[in-house]
Amino acid sequence: MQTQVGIIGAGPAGLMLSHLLHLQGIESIILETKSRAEVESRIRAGVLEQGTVDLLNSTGVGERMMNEGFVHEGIVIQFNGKRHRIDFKELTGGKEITVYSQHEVVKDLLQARLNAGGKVLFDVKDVSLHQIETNSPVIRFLHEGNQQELHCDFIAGCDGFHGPSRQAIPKTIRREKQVVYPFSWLGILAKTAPANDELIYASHERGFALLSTRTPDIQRYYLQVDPNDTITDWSDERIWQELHLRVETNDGWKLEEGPIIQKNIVPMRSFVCETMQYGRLFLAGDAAHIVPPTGAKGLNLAIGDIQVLAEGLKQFYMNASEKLLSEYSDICLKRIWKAQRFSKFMTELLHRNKEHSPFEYSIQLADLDYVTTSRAAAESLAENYVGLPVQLPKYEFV
Ligand code: RFL
Ligand code: PHB
Repeated sequence: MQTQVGIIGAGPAGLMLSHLLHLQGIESIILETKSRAEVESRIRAGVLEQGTVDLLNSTGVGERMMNEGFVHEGIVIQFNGKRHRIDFKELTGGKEITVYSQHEVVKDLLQARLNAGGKVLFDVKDVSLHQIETNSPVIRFLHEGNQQELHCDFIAGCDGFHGPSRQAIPKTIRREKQVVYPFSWLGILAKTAPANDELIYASHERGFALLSTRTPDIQRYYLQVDPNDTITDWSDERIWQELHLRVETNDGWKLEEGPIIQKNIVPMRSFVCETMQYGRLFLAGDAAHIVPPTGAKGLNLAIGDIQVLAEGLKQFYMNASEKLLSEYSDICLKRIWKAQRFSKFMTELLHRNKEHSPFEYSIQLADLDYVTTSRAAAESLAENYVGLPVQLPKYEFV
């Protein structure tokens, strides 16, 4: 089997890359370890930055998002039982975010690839990367019981945090930096009406809670839990009890309950792999970096990487230039570190850290007061939340 770009992983990063390459006339094949049904039903992110929305629209895959997604002009930050609105539109000169499920983005991208005759192999096993230091790398894998080889010009490692691509970069070259937080998120999907028309980030002395949404009938709520907790520790009754305590306000606002149709626990981590490229292998998205979800940045960062990589590959094939590809990691990491900074800031602002002293907790409350009363602080939060631009250098070709 042969293609120009071999892509490992059919998450948002891999699918978006394949889609953008196709629009430039560049061939790719995607190898995915899960089934199509699993990929299309994996419940994850919900917040799309304006830049992500614009890219989906300008490349013809935004129609359902525009019909079914919710545009939010701000968020609410709650502490001491009081709500404070951060008005993105006003603070950023008109920018907004869109709430639309990641698995719906994945469905839209996958449909676009399949409609265009794109090749996506699901249920592949034992994926391994070879000859990445050469101009003809190879991916070996097992598909439908047969050992296969995919020969390509480049490999895009879009296989998430646990995939094999990052490990293919020699340990002596890779520098991995991380923070593991002393808490996790318990996420639920509940059949009930939206709690509010904007997301509520609630900081409470019992722990953080987030009220987000999916559809007019299904809501996505999160609770900060102990990192050692398992899902069996959290009965539906306990989840509702804790949500009531953390999100209800002093002025009598009450949260409506509904049947819980899905629940899971995710650990919280900040992680960056430097470098994101080695020979003909390029890492993108969660394969190279993880952010705690408090800043809603993971999916948007993945899409940002892909914009740089797709442009670099276009310049390689159209202009015979390797310049942008050679700078891929440096360009992406500038934006990634700013998103890391913001995600860590939001996480520390909103979560209750039991390891903190009373002094540190008082500083945290002062920070909450500051971002909700100072225009300068609110502007900074808003600018980062709606997303910093993807900056591509301009090259002249002769
Ligand atoms: P993905 O989505 O993990 O996709 C990787 C794909 O690679 C496949 N794979 C392999 N394929 C072949 N061979 C192998 N050996 C393979 N190993 C793995 C996997 O099956 C999968 O299909 O990575 P990608 O594409 O980089 O996308 C990243 C995003 O998924 C992630 O950053 C976001 O979901 C993070 N995130 C959020 N991001 C936002 O921008 N806004 C949010 O509101 C937001 N909320 C969240 C989140 C992540 C969460 N969890 C579950 C960690 C909320 C949560 C709870
Ligand atoms: C979500 O809707 O899943 C969501 C929203 C905002 C976040 C994280 C997750 O910060």
